[in-house]
Amino acid sequence: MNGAESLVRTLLAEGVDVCFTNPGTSEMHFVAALDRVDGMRCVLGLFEGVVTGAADGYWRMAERPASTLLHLGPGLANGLANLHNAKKAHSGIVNVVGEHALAHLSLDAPLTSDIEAVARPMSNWVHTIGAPGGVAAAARAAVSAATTPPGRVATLVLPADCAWGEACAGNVAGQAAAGPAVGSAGAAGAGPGPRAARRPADTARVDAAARILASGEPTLLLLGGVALREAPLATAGRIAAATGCALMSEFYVARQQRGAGRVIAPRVPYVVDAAVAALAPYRNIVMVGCGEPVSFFAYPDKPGRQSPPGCRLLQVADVGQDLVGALDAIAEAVGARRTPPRGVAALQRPVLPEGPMSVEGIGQVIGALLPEHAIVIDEAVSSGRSLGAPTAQAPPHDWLTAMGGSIGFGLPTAVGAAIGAPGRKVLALEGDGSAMYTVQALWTMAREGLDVTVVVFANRAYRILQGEYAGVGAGTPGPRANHMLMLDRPAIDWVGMARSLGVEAGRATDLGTLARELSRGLASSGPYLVEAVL
Ligand SMILES: Cc1ncc(C[n+]2csc(CCOP(=O)(O)OP(=O)(O)O)c2C)c(N)n1
Repeated sequence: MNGAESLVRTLLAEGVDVCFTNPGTSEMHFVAALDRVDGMRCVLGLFEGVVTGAADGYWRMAERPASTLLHLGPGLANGLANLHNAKKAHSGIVNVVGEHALAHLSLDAPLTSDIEAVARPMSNWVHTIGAPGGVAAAARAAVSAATTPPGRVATLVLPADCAWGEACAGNVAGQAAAGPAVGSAGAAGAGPGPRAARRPADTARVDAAARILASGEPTLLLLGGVALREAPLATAGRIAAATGCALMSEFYVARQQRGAGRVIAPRVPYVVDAAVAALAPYRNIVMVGCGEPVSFFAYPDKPGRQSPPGCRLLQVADVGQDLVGALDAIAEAVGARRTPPRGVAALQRPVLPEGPMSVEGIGQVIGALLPEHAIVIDEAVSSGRSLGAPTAQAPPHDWLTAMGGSIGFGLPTAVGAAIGAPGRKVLALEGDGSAMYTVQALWTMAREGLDVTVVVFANRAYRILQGEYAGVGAGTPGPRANHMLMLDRPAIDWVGMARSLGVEAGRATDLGTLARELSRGLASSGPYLVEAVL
C-alpha cells in the first residue's frame, strides 16, 4: 500500500468519508487511491474556494470534518478566503495539500512555494509529512486537530513521494515514521481515535453571571457558537423568563436554530448606529459562546466597541467551552430549570406580498414559503436586511452566515450543507456580487444533484459599499468611484449563467413572480436558481 492509499484508508477509519477536491499532478496518487478504496465520497469543485467553502458548510451541518484535496501552494491560496470564513466559524476541516516530491523542491519548479507559510494564517494546525510511513499517524493527528472543540482547520501537506512511496501495510494501524505532534491512537477498522471534549465553564464565572442576571439590572444574555442550537436557546429562554434579561445572538452566526418552537434571539445589527442603539439599554452583557460586540470596521467618529460606556462585560464561556453546561448551570443558579422559556416563536408566516420588488417584500416572500427544516445560507448582503423578522416565526430552520465576512461563501457552503444534511432543503440567498466570486459551485450542485434553491438578488451593484462609502466619510461617489461599485455594464444574465452550468433557472422582477419562482425551486428536488431583479 502506498502513502496515498494509507491516507485515504486512515481518513475513512477516522470517520472522514467526504472529500471536496480540486487535484493536480502532485495529487494523482490520492486520486488513484480513490479507485482502490471504497467509501470516500469525492466531490469535484471547479475552483478551490468552492472546495474549502463546501467543507465549511459540511462541518456546520454534519458536525464532523470533511477533507479537501488541494493542489500545492496556489491551489491552497485560491481556497484561503473560505478557509478564513471556516476558521472564524470554528469549522473542523482536514485539508490535504499536495506538495512536490521532497527531492524536487530544491529545483524550484514553477509550482514550488512555501506551502506551510500559505497555510498558517488560515489554519489552526499545519503539518508536512516527511515519509510515506508517517502518513497514517499524521492523518490521525489532523483529524484529531480538526475535531478539537469548537472545531479547527487542520492542513496536512502531502509530498508526492510520500504519496507514491510504500507505506508498510501495518501503518494504517499506526506507527509514525516521522513527524512531530502526531498522536498514535486509533487503528484502521477500529473506529476513530479519541476526540477532545469541550472544556467546562469556569464555575466562578457561572456564579458571577448568575449574580448579575439575578440583580435586576438591565442585562443582556448574548449567545454565540453552539449556544444557538434549540436546546441551549430554550435554557437561555428559561433564564430570561426567570430574571427578565434580554436575549440576543452575535451578528454573524455559524449556525442558529430558529423558527417556530425555538426561542428567539435576534442578531445584534450590522450597522454600527443600530447596534449601539440596540445595546444602549444594558448595564451588563453576559456572553456565552462569543466575545464582546464590536463594529465590523472602524469608521471615523463611530465606536469600535458597541456596548455602552460603563457596561459590565462578562464572558462566561468561550466558543470552545461547554456552552450547554454553562447555560444549564446558570439556569440552576437562578432557579430557572423548570421555568417555561420566554420568547418561544409561535408558527406565524407573513402573508405573501404582491407588487414591485423591495427588500421588505423579499423577507415576506421567504418567510411565507420557507420549508420546514430548511437550511438557509445567508449571503444576501444588503438585500437581506429585512429577513430576520418575517422568518422568525416560520417553521423551524437553521441559519448560516459567513463568520469571517469574506464574500463568496454562500454557494460553496450550500454545496457542503446539502451533502452534510441529506434530505433537507438548502436555500442560498445571494447578493449578485457575492455569488460571482464562487459561481462555479452551481456546476457542482448540478453534477451532484443537490437539493439547493438559490436566489440571486440582482441589484447589479455592490450596493452595501455605496452606503459604506458615505459611512467612512468619503462623501458621495463620483462617476469613477461609482464605476467601482456598479455591476450593471454589462448586466449579468443569471438565468443563462445557471443554465450553462447545468442548473435550471427563472427570473423574477416583482414579488408575485418571485413567490412563484421560489415555489418552483423549492418544489424541485435538485438545484434551481431564481434571479430576483431589484
Ligand atoms: C473577499 C472579499 N472581497 C471583497 C469584500 C468587500 N465587499 C463586501 S460586500 C461587497 C459587495 C457585495 O455585493 P453583493 O453581493 O452584490 O451585495 P449588495 O451589496 O449589492 O447587497 C464587497 C465587494 C469582501 N467582504 N470580501
